[in-house]
Amino acid sequence: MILDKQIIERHNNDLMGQHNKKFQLLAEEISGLNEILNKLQRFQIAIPSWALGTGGTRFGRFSGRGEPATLEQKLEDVGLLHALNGSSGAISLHIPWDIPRDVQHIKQLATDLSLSFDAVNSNTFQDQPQQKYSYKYGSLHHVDPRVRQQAVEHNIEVMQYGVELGSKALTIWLADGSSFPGQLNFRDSFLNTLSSMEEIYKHLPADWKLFVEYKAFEPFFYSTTIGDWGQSLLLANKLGPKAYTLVDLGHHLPNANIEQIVSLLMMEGKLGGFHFNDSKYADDDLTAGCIKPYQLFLIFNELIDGMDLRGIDHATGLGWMIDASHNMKDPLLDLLQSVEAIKIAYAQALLVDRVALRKAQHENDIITAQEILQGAFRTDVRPLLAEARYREGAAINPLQLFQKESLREELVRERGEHSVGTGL
Ligand code: AOS
Ligand code: ZN
Ligand code: ZN
Ligand code: ZN
Repeated sequence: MILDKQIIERHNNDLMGQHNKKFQLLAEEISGLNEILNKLQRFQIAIPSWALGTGGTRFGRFSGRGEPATLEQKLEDVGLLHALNGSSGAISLHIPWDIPRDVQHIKQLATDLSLSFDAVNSNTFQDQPQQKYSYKYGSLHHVDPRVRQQAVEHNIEVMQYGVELGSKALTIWLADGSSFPGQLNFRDSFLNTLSSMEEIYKHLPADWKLFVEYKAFEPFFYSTTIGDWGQSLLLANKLGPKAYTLVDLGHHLPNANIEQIVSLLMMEGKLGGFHFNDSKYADDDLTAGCIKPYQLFLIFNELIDGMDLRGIDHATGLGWMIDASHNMKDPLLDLLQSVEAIKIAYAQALLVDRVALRKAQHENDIITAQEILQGAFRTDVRPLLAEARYREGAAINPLQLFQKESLREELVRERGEHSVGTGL
């Protein structure tokens, strides 16, 4: 389904009066308004192909309706999100779930929908039907060099697909780990992972980045071979300048200070990108900002501080991706909420008076420092986001439009009630 531009125009006309009132009120209080709007308009967050369908838990899966069953339909879903919010202009693919059979056709469709291809993701956490060796005991860290080689070759193949599509990064997330003490030798596992990654790194195109994602636990429960940012940073440093750490917000142990991690990775020039989501307990993969919006704001506060210091462009300097799983909500509505939450945190962080904050820090003025941060966080920036969307030709209120126009029903009519997506 391609959304008719007129539907968006009609929606915007209906909401314009109300929107303008709210926007003007806020605009008066904000200095550098146009610059902020400009930044908001340019800021794009990639949608993962695997988040467009209903996921499930290990206890079951309750299918959604009208889910995308093919790569084309996944692109159309992201195209729809992008038409609505003007901020989802990229898709992150997963091989082998999204192998493009006809590359030219897929590229053309993406161009028609104004989408680009973000990082490609490899998969050595599942066995595929034709595969010779099993990943039951891991992939890049495996004790058997033949398994490692098979996993290396898979990553090389993923990069080849990415090159054809115009991606510029490979994200490696490994399930490799152990569930019982004594099962693995930590040093051997790390060194095997390093040598496998060195092999992959050799094949990385000159203008590509390699993102090394870490995760504290799950699917294994005693150790994960790339379990935290230290292990990821060690690998990235040993691999070379094109390797970076990727931070998935759900991959930390409870109460980890993620904003501090982000700040130091940025200082080292080794922060590659993000998988946004939110969680209460572990890798819950919930809607960004639904549980800890202040944390999301504090992360953006550090990001902007670090990026501005290093002269990194906010929109293009890092890989901005969502990684989410939907079991309860309509995936498209949920993704609209996630993008909105991420951009709210970004906009609020743009409001922080950095000169005043520095001054307060130097004077040990904790009260003022807290007032500055919370003042920005407690500003309702939603009219700014709506204005940025309007200027992009997108919808003032994407969520409302989606529901009012019954867009899911349209998709169900097109695809059928029980189409099967590959949600994680
Ligand atoms: C797994 O927990 C990681 O978050 C991965 O980034 C991601 O969910 C996976 O690669 C999707 O298949
Ligand atoms: Zn992730
Ligand atoms: Zn995850
Ligand atoms: Zn996940």
